[in-house]
Amino acid sequence: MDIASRPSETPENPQTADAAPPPQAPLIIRRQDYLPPAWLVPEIALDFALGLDATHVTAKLNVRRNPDGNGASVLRLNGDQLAPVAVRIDGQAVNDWRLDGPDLLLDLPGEAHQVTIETQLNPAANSQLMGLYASHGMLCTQCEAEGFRRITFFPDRPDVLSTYRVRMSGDKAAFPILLSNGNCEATGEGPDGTHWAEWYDPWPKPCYLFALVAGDLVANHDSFTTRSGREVALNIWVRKGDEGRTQHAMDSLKHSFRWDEEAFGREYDLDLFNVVAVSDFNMGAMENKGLNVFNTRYVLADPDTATDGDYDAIEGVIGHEYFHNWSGNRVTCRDWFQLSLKEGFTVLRDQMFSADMGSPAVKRIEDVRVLRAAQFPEDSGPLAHPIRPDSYQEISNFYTATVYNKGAEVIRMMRTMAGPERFRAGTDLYFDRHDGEAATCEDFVKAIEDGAKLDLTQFRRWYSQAGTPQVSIVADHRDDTLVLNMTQVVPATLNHGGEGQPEKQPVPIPLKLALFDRETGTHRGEQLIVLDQAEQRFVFEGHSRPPIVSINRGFSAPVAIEFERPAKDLVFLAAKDDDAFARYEAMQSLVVRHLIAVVGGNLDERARNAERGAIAEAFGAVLFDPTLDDLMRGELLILPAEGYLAEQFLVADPAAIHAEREALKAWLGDAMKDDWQDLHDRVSAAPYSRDAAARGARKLKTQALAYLAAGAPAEAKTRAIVQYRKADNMTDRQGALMVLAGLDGAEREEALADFHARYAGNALVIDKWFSLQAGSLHPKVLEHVRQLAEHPDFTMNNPNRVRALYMAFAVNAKGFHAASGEGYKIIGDLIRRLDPINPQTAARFVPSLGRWRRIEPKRAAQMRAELERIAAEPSLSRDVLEQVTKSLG
Ligand code: 0A1
Ligand code: ZN
Repeated sequence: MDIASRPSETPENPQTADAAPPPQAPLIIRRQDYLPPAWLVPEIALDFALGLDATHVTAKLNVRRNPDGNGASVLRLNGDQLAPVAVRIDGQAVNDWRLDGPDLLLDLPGEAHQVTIETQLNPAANSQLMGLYASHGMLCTQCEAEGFRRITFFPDRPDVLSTYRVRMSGDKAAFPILLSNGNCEATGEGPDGTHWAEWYDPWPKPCYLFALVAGDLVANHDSFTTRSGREVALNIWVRKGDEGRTQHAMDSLKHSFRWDEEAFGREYDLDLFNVVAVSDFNMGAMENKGLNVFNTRYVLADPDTATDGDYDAIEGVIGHEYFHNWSGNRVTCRDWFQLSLKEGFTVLRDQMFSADMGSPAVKRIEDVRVLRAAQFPEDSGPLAHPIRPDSYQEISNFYTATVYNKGAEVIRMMRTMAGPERFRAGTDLYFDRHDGEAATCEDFVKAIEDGAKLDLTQFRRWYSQAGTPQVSIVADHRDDTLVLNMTQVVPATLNHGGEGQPEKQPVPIPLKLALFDRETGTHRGEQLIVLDQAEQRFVFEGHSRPPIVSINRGFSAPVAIEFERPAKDLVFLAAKDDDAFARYEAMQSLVVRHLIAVVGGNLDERARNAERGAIAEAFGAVLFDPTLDDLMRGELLILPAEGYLAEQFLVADPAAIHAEREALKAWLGDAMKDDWQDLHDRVSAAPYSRDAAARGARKLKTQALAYLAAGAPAEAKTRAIVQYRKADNMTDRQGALMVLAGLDGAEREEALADFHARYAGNALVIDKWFSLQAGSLHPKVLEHVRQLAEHPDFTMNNPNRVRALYMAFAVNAKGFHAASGEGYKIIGDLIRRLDPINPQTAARFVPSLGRWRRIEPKRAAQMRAELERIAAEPSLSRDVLEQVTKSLG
C-alpha cells in the first residue's frame, strides 16, 4: 500500500479526516470504509456566551453506545482548531482526555453518559467562514459539511442525529435578535445590558444542520397556512435598510411551500421558518433546519438593483433550500459520499419548481446550458468523479456540478422512464421509508425501483461511473424503413492523481425521439427509446421518405451526441420542431459544427460564407416567427459558449475559438444590422414589468445590442448610451454597461463611473461593477483586472467580491487565455493569496487552470507551470492541495 492510501483512521470513526497532513501524505477518505458510529448523541444542549471576538461555548452531549456500532469504548469527538477549556463526564471534571490530531478522544466505559465540553472561539478572526464567524457586526454559523467541529468537539458526521437545545446570551444592543433552529421557547434579560434566548428543535438532525444567528436585524414578516392547517410564521431577516428588497424572496418562499405540497406531497413541520441574509458567505445558501442562512445575493432584489436573472436565481435558491427540509433534513445523508442523495434530488426539485413558476421550455434550456458549461468540462477533466464519489480528501471540493447538476439529471432520467405518476409513487415511498433516517443513494434508487416499479439494476451505473457518455448515431433509410444505428461509449476517466476509471460499462440512456416527415412537417408522436447496449439498432417502419430525426428531446439524457446530417435538417428542426429544447439544440448544432470547421481551418471562404448565410437565415426565421415568445426567442439567438465549443476539441485553441466566435458574431451583427436595430427599437418600447413579455423584451434588448456591438460598434455605442441613461431597471442598465465596458472611449469610463457612484455602498451592485469589467471584451482587460484588485472596494475577505472580480475573469477566455500567460498568473496569484484566508473559495479557482491537458501545448505549459507554482507553496490547505495535485496528475 502506498503512502497515499495510508489507513490512518481509527476504526471508531472512519469518516473523519485528521489534521491537515503533510503534502506528501494526503489522507484519503473512502466510501467503502464506512462503519456506523460507535457512540450516538441523542441529545445535545449548547450554551453560547456571545461576543464578536470571544464566544464561550458549553456543549452538553448525552451520549449512548450505538447497538449497531463496533463496541469501542473510545468516543471520538472531532475538532478543528479547537482547544478544550474544560471537559466533564457526568458532571465530574476529567483530565484523562487526549487529542489525536485535531480530535478529542475519551475512554468511556458503560452505555450512556453526559459529556460536557467547553470551548472558546474568536468569531471575528474566522476568515474561512466555516463554524461561527462574524459578518458586519453579526454572528452566524456555517456547519455543512464539517464546520460544527470548529464550534465544539462532536462526532461531526451526518449519521449522528440529535435534538438540539440552544441557549444564547449576549449584549442586547449588539445582538437584539437571537435565532437558532426550531422554536424559541424562552427569552429573558440578563445583567449588564445582556439578554438571552432559548431555542429547541424537536426534529433530530445531524450537526451540519445546526445554525445560530445573532445580530441587529430586521425582518419581513409573513405567514403561510399549510394544507393541514398549520400556521407557519415566515421571517426574512436582513440588515437595516435592506428590508425593502425582500418581497420577491418572501413571495418565492410562499410559492415553495405551496408547490412542495402539490408536487411532492411535502408539508412543513415547524411553526416557524426563518431566513437570514448574510453578505459574507462561501456558497449560495444553507438549509439549516428552520433557519436557512442565505448569501444576500439570493435574497435581496428590487428592479433598480437586481436583474431578471437575479430574480430567477432568488426564486430557485429559496426553493432549493426550502425543499431540503424534506430532501436533506427529514431524510438526510448517511455519509458525505451520499451528498447527491440530497443535492441531486433537491436540484431536480428546484428545477421543476422554477419550470412551474415560469416557462418550462426556457428553464430546461437554461439548465442544460449550465450543465454543459460547468459539468461537462468537469466530467472530462482531471477532477472527474461519479455523482456518488468513491473517495475524497476534502469534502468541500465535492460540492460540484457533477454531484448537484448531473445528480439532478440522473434522477430526472428515472422520472422520464417511470413517468410522473409512478415517479411520484417512488418518491412518496422514499420519504415514507426513510423519514428520520440518514440514508444512502442506494436507498433512494431502491425506493424508486419499488415505488415506481422500475428495474434500475443497470441504471445504478450512473451512480458509480464518471464521464459523459458519448452517443454516435448513424441513420440508414431503405424502402420505407429507418434504421438508427447507435453506439455509446463512456470515456475512461483517468483522473490523474485520483482514482481513475479506465473501464466503463454501457448505461441505460433514455432518448425521447420524434421522426418528422420532411414534406408535411409533422410527426406521429414522441417515443421513448432506451439505448442500453454498447451498440444497438432501432428500426422504425412506415416512413416512405427519410424522416428528419429529432432526438434527445427535452435533453432526456445528459449525454453528448454525434449525428452527422445535412445542415438543412438542422435548419428545419431549428424552425419547426415542436420540442423547444430540440429547436434550441438544432440551432446550437448548426453554429457549433460551423465553428468547429472554421477553427479547424476546414472551410474555404466560399463554404464559410455559405454556412454563415444558412445561420443568418435560421436567425431570421427565429426573429420573425410569430409563434415564439421573446424569452424563447432570446434562447434561440444565443451563440454556444466558448467553454462548450472548447469541449468539442480534444485539444482546444481558446484564442482561435474566441476569435472565430467573435467573427461570426460580428458578421451576424453587420449582415443583420437592420434586423437588430428594428428589434432593439421594438423591445425598447416595452415598459418595465416583471411579466414574461416584458422580461423577454429586456433579454432581447441587450442581445440586440451585443450583436450590434460586434458588427456595428458605433451604432451599438449610441444605443447603449441611451439604454443606459433611460434605464429604469438593472437588467437594462447592466446590459448597456456590459456592452459599453467592451468598447473603447470616454463613454465607457463615464458610464462605469456613473454606475459606481450611483450604487456606492450597495455591495451586490458593486459586485456587478467588478464583474462587468473583469468579464469584458475590452483589449485591456488584464490591466483592468490588476487595477481592480487594488481598488479600495476590493477585499479578499468577502467571497462575493472575490468571485465578482476573479470568477468573471476566469471564464473570460480573452483575458484568461491571453497568449502571454498573464491571465493564468492572475488566477494562480489569487489562489496563493486567498488560500490562507479562505481555502474553500480559493480551491474553487483551481479547475480553470486544471484543464491544461485539453488546451494547445503552449498555453498548456503555462497553465501547468502556474499549478506547479501553487503546489510549491509550503503550507497549502487540504482544499487547494487536493485540487492542485489531482490537476497536475
Ligand atoms: N447544502 C447547501 C450548500 C452548502 C454547502 C456548503 C456550505 O458551506 C460553506 C454552504 C452551503 C445547498 O445545497 O444549498
Ligand atoms: Zn442543496
